[in-house]
Amino acid sequence: MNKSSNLETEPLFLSACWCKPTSRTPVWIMRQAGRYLPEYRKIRSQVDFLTLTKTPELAAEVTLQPVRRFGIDAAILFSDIMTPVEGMGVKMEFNPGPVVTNPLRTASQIDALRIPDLNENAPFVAEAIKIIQKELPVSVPLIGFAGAPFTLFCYLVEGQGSKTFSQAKSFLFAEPQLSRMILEKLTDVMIEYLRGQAQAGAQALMIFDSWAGLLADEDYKAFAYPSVCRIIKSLGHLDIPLIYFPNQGATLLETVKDSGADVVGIDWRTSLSVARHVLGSDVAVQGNLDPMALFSSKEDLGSRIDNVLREGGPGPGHIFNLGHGIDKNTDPDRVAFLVERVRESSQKDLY
Ligand code: 1CP
Repeated sequence: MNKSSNLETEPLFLSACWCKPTSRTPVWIMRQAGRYLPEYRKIRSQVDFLTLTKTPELAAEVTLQPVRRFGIDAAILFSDIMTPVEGMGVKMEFNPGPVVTNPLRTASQIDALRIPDLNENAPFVAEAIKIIQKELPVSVPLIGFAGAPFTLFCYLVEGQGSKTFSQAKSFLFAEPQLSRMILEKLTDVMIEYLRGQAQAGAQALMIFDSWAGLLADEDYKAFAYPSVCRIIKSLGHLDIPLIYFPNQGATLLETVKDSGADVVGIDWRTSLSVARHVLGSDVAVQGNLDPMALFSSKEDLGSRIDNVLREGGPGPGHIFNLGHGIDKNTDPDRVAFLVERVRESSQKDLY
């Protein structure tokens, strides 16, 4: 852990990641750049999603939109968890989620998966990060990210999004050896991909395990957790915060506690006080307002925000966020209200 940085100049978000005391709770929002913002929709009406992620100037512009509009405490690179998978030789399109042309099912398909580094895989990502860093205020760190190998495995084998991922899970149980080969290759690629983002200027790295909650703890330990630990271990020397988000991971937290992650993202189903109790005081938590709470009245929303702050405190190491990505029908004014409320309430004594 990096404890050496200067408290006065270190951005709030980074201090909170390191569990250091902050003057207020930092806040950012998962999927903060996206279809709920008119300025995003304007750009998207001219280019498709893949073109947007592969054009550094446009990806940078879209990354900066929520920072400008809301004065948020962290930016996250505009890209997708599937971006680095294309470089492994997997063909796909977005409609609106990823659709893989030939889902992985055979040993020869798996053998053919390439392991490129960031420069040959996604040079536009490093380029976008450099442009973003020229424009971002120093108080707003940039988060780079990747999908966790198990979550990427789900999309690659299923071929598209699903509520149960029954194709991917049946493959996992029917073909554990082939599954491990896919997971290992994905782990190798994600380590290089995340390292490359840090080298280009990302100041924190987040691993999205959106489908971790599909697994019982025993299967999570057998298939998903080892790759997360290997990624975290391989990137530890970078000395930047590593955030792990096991979505719907309430039953996995005892295991996740030992992953080495500096910050664990918590979805809205688990209270932050329970999560903190399990994870201990050395691990920061990030979350966890239900994204749908943004549709409630301002009064209700305000008290729900205060509740999340109460559950996340009183100790240091809480980053306010939603418990998952923001809904595309959200009113941006509600987000402005949320950011303001977190700022005000977290400076008051809520206890
Ligand atoms: O039409 C559009 O404009 C595309 C919608 C969209 C957007 C805005 C997709 C397709 N991806 C994104 C951006 C994105 N994806 C970001 C941007 C940074 C931010 O502002 O937060 C990030 C971090 C992601 C990561 C991502 N993609 C995840 C992990 C986070 C999560 O929500 O759990 C997942 C699961 C994906 C897959 C994906 N890509 C897009 C969609 C609609 C989906 C979900 C598909 C599904 O499961 O059905």
